[in-house]
Amino acid sequence: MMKIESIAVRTILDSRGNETIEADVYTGNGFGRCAAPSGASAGTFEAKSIPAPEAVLKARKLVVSKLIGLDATEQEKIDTLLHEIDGTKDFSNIGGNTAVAISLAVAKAAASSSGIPLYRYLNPSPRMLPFPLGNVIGGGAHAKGATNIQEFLVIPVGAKNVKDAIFANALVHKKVKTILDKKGVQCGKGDEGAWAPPISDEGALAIISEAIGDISDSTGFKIRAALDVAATELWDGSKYVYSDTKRGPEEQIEYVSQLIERYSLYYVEDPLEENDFDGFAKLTERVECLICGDDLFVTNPERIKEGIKMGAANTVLIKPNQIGTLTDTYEAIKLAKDNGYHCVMSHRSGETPDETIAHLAVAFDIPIIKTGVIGGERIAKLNELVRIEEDISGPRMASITR
Ligand code: 2PG
Ligand code: MG
Repeated sequence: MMKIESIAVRTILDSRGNETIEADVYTGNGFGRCAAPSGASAGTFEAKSIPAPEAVLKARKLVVSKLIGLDATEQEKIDTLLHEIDGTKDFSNIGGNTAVAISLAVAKAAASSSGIPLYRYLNPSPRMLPFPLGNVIGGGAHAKGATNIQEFLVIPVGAKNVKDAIFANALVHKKVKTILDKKGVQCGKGDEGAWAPPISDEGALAIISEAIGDISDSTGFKIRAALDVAATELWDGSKYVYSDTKRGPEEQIEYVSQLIERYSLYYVEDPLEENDFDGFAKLTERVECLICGDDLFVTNPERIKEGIKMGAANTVLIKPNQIGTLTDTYEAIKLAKDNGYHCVMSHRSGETPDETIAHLAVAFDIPIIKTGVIGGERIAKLNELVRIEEDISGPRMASITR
């Protein structure tokens, strides 16, 4: 038994300069710390975050005393208790942010009590290391006035190890800036460290294509382009509203299909709004590409089941804070995998240097991790993967065929 002896909660700074809740869990000989991330383009059906100061008060008043004395290795029991204390379906009472920080800190305390890293505590023999999927150009809710599509990402599918992969993405990020400079386009960066130029979506794709061509040549392995359309943010109830045009649902499917073909896209996330299971199914049927549901699934087993029934998407984005606990996150992953869906572990646009998702990706044998390319809160995860790769004997990159 690894008894939880004390829990401390506080608010700390996140990467957007906002407050977020951080939890520390102590056992007799172990310690776990986790901070909740937050979304800017959050899905309607996510677990609800409450303001951080309120989250801290609720954690102290309602949660902490109930967890003291429990065994930190009994993750399921603790996560069930978090739901019971909350008493709602979506953590709107204690906050999904409170739940996720405490739930993951408990797992980290249990791992630390055993003297092993989190990934190994959750899975003694992981089978793969994830490919990093990172955005190099972005707009939408993460950088107003830049592109309509939220994220233009790259994934070095030919890389043989994590280190080469993360540096390839960084080189593409640098190359994109060189191309923008040459074109005389000035810009800053969005919430996740991607360049945020005031250019068209197709202009961004052309730049990405040029950059990955160049860096693929110099690294000697293949890098592919990808998108997070974050289409719910464009949807006005009947049309997808772009700065230069509007597209109905069928036109949107047509448009995204053409982009996939023209730019040989490897992965497209949220090509349609969060309620359009039917449209997701049509697009998935039509293209050879990973079609991923983020706002569509919100890491929620009920919504993933609905998607499976309808053939909507073939990939599920996994964000622990969308569902609130480690147990629920694992349930979502298992459900997706058991039904032939791929999973992608993901950061949020508001982050801290918390590295937990790197461990979860490895522990749950997830082939892709979406966590940005540069910036302290992004490299915290990427550099942790480098350390995990070193720690695992005989590392092997994941491979997915689609
Ligand atoms: C997304 C995420 C992360 P946010 O849409 O996938 O890139 O953004 O955290 O703002 O929802
Ligand atoms: Mg998304």
